[in-house]
Amino acid sequence: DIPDISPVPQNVTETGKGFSLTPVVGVVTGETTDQEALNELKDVLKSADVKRIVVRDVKDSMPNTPVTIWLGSSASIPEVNGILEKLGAKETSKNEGYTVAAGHVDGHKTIVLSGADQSGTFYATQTFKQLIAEKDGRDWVPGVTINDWPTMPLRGSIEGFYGPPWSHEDRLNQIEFYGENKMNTYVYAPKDDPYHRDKWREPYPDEKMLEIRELVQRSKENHVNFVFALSPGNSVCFSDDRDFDYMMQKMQAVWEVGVRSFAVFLDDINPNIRCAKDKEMFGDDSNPPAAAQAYLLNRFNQEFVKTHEGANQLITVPTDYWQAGTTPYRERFADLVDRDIIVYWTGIGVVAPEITNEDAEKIWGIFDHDLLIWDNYPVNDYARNRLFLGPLVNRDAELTEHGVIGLTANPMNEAEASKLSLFTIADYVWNPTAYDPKSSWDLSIERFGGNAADALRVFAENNYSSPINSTNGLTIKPLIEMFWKDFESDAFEKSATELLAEFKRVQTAPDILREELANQNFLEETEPYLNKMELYGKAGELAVKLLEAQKGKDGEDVWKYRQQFDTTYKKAEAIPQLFGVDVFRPFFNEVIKRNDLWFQVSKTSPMTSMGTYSNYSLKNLIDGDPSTLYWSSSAAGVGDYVGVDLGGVYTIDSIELLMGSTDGPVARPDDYIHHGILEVSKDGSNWTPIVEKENETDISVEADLQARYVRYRAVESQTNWVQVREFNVKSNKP
Ligand code: LTM
Repeated sequence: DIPDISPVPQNVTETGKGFSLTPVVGVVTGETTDQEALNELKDVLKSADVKRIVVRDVKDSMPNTPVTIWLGSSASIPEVNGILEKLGAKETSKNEGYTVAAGHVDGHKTIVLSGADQSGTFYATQTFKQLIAEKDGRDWVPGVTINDWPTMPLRGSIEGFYGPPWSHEDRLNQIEFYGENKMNTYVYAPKDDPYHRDKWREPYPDEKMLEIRELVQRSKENHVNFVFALSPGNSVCFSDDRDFDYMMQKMQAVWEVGVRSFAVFLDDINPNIRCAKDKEMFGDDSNPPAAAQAYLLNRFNQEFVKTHEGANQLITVPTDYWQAGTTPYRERFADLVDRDIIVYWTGIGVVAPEITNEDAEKIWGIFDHDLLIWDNYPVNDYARNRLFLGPLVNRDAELTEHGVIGLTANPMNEAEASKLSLFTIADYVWNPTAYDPKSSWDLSIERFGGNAADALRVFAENNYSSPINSTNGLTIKPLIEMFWKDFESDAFEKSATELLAEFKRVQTAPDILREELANQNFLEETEPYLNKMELYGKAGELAVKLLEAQKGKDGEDVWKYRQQFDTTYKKAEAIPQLFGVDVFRPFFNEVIKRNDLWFQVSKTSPMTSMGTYSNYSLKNLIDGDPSTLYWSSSAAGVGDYVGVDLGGVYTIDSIELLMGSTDGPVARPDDYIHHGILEVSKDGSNWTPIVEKENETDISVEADLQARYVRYRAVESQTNWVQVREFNVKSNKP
């Protein structure tokens, strides 16, 4: 009965049935116990209804409490070793690893949250938070031993997209989310922050600097490494001292607000060297751009990173970051750039559909530096009318055995919506071997959605596909397929009912989300998509009802639903954002096609009061071909008519009646209604005259009226039979 833990831990053993938390809980800390872990633990206990938390340093007296939590490793709390032994557990020495053990020690309810380092203890607390579950109305901790550590040393996100950067609030929320999900890296590199790229030389205004300071602080509280990146490549003179000073000043300013990790990015630039000094220094190199870039990177590495104690390894992204094989630039870059600089790689392709061990091995061999993956998923800056809400897929589990030291995902401009896939990415980078995209995504939906998880699932499973995953419409697509398969059979009603229910869920989910999801930012980011979803749900419902009526040959209903469907679908399509790609539109198009056909084939019918001569069939009246004739089998008497039944009431724009024939084998120029009235009707009983004509074979009338029936009726008897080449009624009928 151990609750789901995310990211999935490396080892979990159930050791007993556990115990309930008590209103008073003791916490023992040591000298090096992580302060953030303690703060987090207090929050966890408070939200588990613990009324009093007694915190004691191990050097002071022990808390005399019914539950005791040991927070920290044996390095500062020596008792932890013995307690873990009694619980049948052991500490881990792996970086950021931790042990969580809960059970009875000498009859006493005991919990150990011990990290191999401070991040480890913080993560132990994050795992403990997920272990508490309600049982019989009380907060319960299962008997468990968890031994856990990350597979990838660097895990997180890179705000590296084009378009609207995240807001300050978005970033603060993200950093907390990374802490909760054991991601330790956030790279600040928004392409459209002018001070990051275009105006990289200029200092940040004071208010922006204050924001960066706060982000660094929030990152520390969440054991996240805040990496500050500059992208000078489009305008820098690589060997110029003044430009170098600008860069030093910019980096020094953020160092002073607490930044300890730095990156210099060279992606998406014109790599050609431009200034005279660069030309002089690198012009004769086998690859001038690589040589110039390496010069700047190494200089910054030596003169800034190496002279600032506590600074982490420099990170860069080369200009050739996505190619499949080697390039002269890559070769030279690999040779010249300092060994300890980390090199970003996106996988093969800018948005890599898959990243395999073989790919990594090959690219590692080419760059010959630690590789960090810049995963362009779920970024949507190149498809601003789409959301990518599916899980990370198609990344091999053993990349760390092939030169990869971590993965940071480039997310969507929509920060909150990005969390759905980032949750799965956190799961993958922590423990790729255990990663299961589907179950990870299920948990992501559950956690993010809370009470509205079911509605969120409907939304997300129709925004599931992306360039790395073609699946979409997880529930509705199979229902649509079944619906078409059963369309001509007796099973149709059942399939229609199921599909109708799903369209109803699509239609109502947006309102449930608006009311139940406690995340205003998500609702704002996704508003147009939610609006479209609602309309698609409604259009889908009408479409199914329309086809049901069509099967039941209920022309009035078919037409009613068709009009409502057209209006709703049109409204939906006026929203430029896409929803349910490759699912909804193909369905609607098929419905329209089938319904149009139905109207054409079975519903527009020619009519006459007279008989038909030989094979001069009545249908030649409406076949669109004036060379084919209808021919009556007798002379027209008063009241005889020819006409058209549109099958429903439509707006009629024009009427054209062509009678008699002047050429062909049966040319009879006088076989037409010599004196008649053109009239229309909605019901076939009450007729409204349009025009009365005498001795006219070709009658053409513009109109703007509502009718189902149109006919031309003889008002005098005549000896001639009647030929009609065409009776063409133009209306808004599809
Ligand atoms: O991927 C890299 C290294 N650079 C850019 C990103 O900034 C951008 O967000 C993605 C997706 O459009 N593509 C890039 O090439």
